[in-house]
Amino acid sequence: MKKLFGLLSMVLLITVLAACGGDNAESTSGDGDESASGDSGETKTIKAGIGLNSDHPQYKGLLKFKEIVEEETDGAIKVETYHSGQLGDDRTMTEALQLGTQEVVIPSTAPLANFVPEFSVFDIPFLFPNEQVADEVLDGEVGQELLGKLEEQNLVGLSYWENGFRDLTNSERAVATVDDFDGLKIRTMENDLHLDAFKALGANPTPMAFTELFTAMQQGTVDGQENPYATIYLQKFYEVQEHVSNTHHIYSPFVFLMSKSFYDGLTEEQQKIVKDAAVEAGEHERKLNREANEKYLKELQEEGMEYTEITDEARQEMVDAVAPVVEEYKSKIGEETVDKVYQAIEDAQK
Ligand code: KDG
Repeated sequence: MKKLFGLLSMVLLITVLAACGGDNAESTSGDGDESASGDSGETKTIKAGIGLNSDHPQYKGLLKFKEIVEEETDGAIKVETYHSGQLGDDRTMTEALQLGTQEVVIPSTAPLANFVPEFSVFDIPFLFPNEQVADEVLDGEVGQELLGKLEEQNLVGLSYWENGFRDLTNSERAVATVDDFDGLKIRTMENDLHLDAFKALGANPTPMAFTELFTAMQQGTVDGQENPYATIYLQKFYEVQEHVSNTHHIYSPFVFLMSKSFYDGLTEEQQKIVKDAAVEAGEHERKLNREANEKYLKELQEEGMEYTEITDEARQEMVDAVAPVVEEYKSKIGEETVDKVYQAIEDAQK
């Protein structure tokens, strides 16, 4: 009996060691001499998920990424694309990347700040004056430095995409001034700075995953939300929201994330292909998204939403109302990061 037990233990040990060896072999980086298809001939699969639906430019960008990667690697890397939170919300998908059960997600910076707090710098209200400045800062030194911080979280940041300037919608009243925010139940992304900024404006904010938002508005759990026009239109929020105002209070970047264990298992050539593809597909996405944001305010009105223009004076009152929150968060985000971003914004406007 003892002998049999010993034999069984040995067999088990050998099986476990063989399995571990297999994993290690897969996650070893190539030396750059291999072809893009890798020398093992094995096909690797990227499961890529996003929260927005298949009509959104974010999904079109993801399809572009798929096209480039599959073509450039001669099919050695396959990309499976999932939209509408089919794989989960931004936070749970990011956790899946850390666990190695999903390979790509493209979340907003707001929920990502729960993993790397410095990302909240991009959630400072009224930070970027326009998209061109945002591009320069994000694609420049400080933006890339922040992507580097993701490695500590077992994540690789490959590029920035965008959701864009966020505007307020609600089903209660037209919002033209700070006073109009009074008591409005607004869904925010899961980010403390967003939450506190909306409190400072007088609203009653609730953090919630995007996947739960439509139903929450439909059932009246929240009165409103904030997202760019393209997202509001393409997600059909006009079916459950009556008012829209061009608050433009935050510019939301997306971060193209890859699981670090997956990335480390690619050959150097494959790493370059996925990195370049994430950048190229991101440029495509930003272009489509800007066209969509230009186009959809009119369509929202055609669908029956009442549009309220925010005057410069009213927007300045909003800036003033959130100023103490911004001050408070500078140390939470990290003074150095905040200063670098402000400096980069100034430089981009010279
Ligand atoms: O795919 C991105 C979405 O999951 C989300 O980030 C969109 O801005 C967004 C929000 O309001 O949650």
